[in-house]
Amino acid sequence: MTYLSKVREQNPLIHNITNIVVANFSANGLLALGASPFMADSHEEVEDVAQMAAAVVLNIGTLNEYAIQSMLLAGKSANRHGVPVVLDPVGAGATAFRTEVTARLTREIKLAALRGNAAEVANVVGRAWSSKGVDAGEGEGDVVSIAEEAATKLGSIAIITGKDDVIADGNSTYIVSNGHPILTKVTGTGCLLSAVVGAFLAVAGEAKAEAVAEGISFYGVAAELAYELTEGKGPGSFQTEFLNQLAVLTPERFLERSRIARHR
Ligand code: ATP
Ligand code: TZP
Ligand code: MG
Ligand code: MG
Repeated sequence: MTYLSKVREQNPLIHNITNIVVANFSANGLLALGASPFMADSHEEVEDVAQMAAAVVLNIGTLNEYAIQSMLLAGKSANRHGVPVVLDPVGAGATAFRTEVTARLTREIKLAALRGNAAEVANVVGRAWSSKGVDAGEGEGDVVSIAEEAATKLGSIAIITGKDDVIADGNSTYIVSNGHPILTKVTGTGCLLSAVVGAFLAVAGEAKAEAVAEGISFYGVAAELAYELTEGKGPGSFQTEFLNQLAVLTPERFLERSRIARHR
């Protein structure tokens, strides 16, 4: 059985503390996939929500002091109760504030997965990579070795997305070659992917990196099909059709187009 089918069968509850740009898109994307989104950031309830969730997804996209405390409370509660935590360090490296908060979150919370663009994950391991705000800029270096270094440093899965996506857990490394460049023209496609990683981790069992690689490949195939169905129309039509494909793409059709290579 695919992990995709497990997500659709189990409908895992995903607790998101995310940014103001992508909250609605992330909730709709999780619903389309077959998961159950719960956006909650009040200090009074985040520990309870994290405890009842199947995964917690923390995203620093529009950060402030209140949200930092929310993330620490939720993340530590998830750690106490064995709930996997995903961190999307949006803009780490772009400002000192984001770099410092990312360092604090990775120090105080045990992550199941970190997902970012090359600049963000490079920043976590102290490697050079330029960024342009929340987007990865031009970088020099080997994304595979950066992901593997991040996985080893954090003791978690590390994911670098871009044209190809690298998924490393310190032992094995996968490279996923699905997706479409138009994903970079819709804000929040990285953030939603981090939430989708949470949904696949929620049903993963022992084979966590494998489940995450499948989830990332599924996301990319949904984008490829959505692009084909809306070619020439632009990102608005693509965004709508992408949500449709997250919901209607069958495991069989997905597997025909899935491109996951075991690198190590
Ligand atoms: P950035 O802000 O740098 O765009 P992000 O956090 O939005 O980063 P992305 O790296 O854009 O995240 O990844 C989101 C999705 O877009 C992933 O599924 C990834 O595979 C896909 N993607 C990004 N760039 C390309 C590309 N050039 N070709 C194909 N797929 C891509
Ligand atoms: N500004 C702050 S967070 C954010 C923007 C535009 C969304 C970033 O989303 P993504 O998924 O990294 O493209
Ligand atoms: Mg993007
Ligand atoms: Mg991002």
